[in-house]
Amino acid sequence: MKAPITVSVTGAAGNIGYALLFRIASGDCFGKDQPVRLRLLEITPAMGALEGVVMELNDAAFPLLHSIDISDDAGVAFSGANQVFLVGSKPRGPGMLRSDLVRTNGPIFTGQGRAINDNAADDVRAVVVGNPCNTNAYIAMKSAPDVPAERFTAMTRLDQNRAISQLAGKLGKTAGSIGKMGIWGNHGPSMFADYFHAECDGTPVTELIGADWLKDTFLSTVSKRGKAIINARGKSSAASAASAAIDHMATWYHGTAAGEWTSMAIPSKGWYGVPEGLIFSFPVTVTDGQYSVVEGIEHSDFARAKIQATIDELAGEREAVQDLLS
Ligand code: NAX
Repeated sequence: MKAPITVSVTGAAGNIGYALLFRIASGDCFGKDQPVRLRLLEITPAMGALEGVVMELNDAAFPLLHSIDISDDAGVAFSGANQVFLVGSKPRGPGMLRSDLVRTNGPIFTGQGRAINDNAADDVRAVVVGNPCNTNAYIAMKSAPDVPAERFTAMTRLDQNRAISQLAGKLGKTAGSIGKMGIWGNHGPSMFADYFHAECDGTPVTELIGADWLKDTFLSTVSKRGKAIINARGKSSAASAASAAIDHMATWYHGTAAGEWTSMAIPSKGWYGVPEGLIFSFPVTVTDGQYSVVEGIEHSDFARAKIQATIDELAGEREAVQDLLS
């Protein structure tokens, strides 16, 4: 049996946390031969609820689960962390604009970035799920100067999974038939699901599905999926978001299969004209824990305009939080 790794999860008593923790503890993320120590962070008023979650985790009797520590102190929760899920943040309230959300949640990520910087293990890797996740990841990255910037990522895997599911449904296939479904940019209204390069069992989906459906129905369904779930369930997506977070970290940990792409929001190094430092979703491949942006993708004018729009949205968010970083 391998030595345990330490996995820190914030917002652990929340909806996504509730779906996420059991899958980490069961070995779905880091492997059925990889023991884990969980270190869970919550705000003080939620510590009682978190104790209940811990009781349930213990009652599931997961063989891979070595220990569970809970805290409302980020320094304690990130101590020795190898893998970090930053889920905790305040949800967008009624009438709240996206710009308000950036300002409300930004300060959480300055503090948590610093705490990761000072307490996590040398090989720490983090995914931000809490919205606005790209800009929150940017804030955490900037607040952790001793951690290599590329260790901070944000989750667009749910958008990718939603896109795959729509294409598979349209073609009467299962999700496993769909490949190279890249998400570009922000996990937000401007996100671009690049169907031009997606494939079904190796055939471009553009050869199998009409252009109008892809341009209109597909893009709009994927971008409005979160809202549709809130309307139907009365609550935001939780189990699918947790599943996507598992997918994101599992792919980073285990790698992509030959010929497979995945989407991760990562600090840009200027790829495809995206300004350096923006946490921007690209199609990537992963080998030995290192991701590489897929090179040589040609974009149509339509796709380029979409990518520019999401660059602009992210650049605006970055501008709005500059004062939090001084
Ligand atoms: P919940 O409100 O159910 O849970 C959030 C939890 O975070 C709460 O228990 C709260 O006490 C805790 N929290 C708040 N501030 C904290 C802090 N400073 N430190 C530690 N914990 C803190 O929300 P949930 O449905 O779990 O969603 C969590 C976040 O995921 C939200 O920001 C949400 O917008 C975001 N999402 C991101 C998605 C993505 O694809 N990137 C999709 C799903 C989801 O909307």
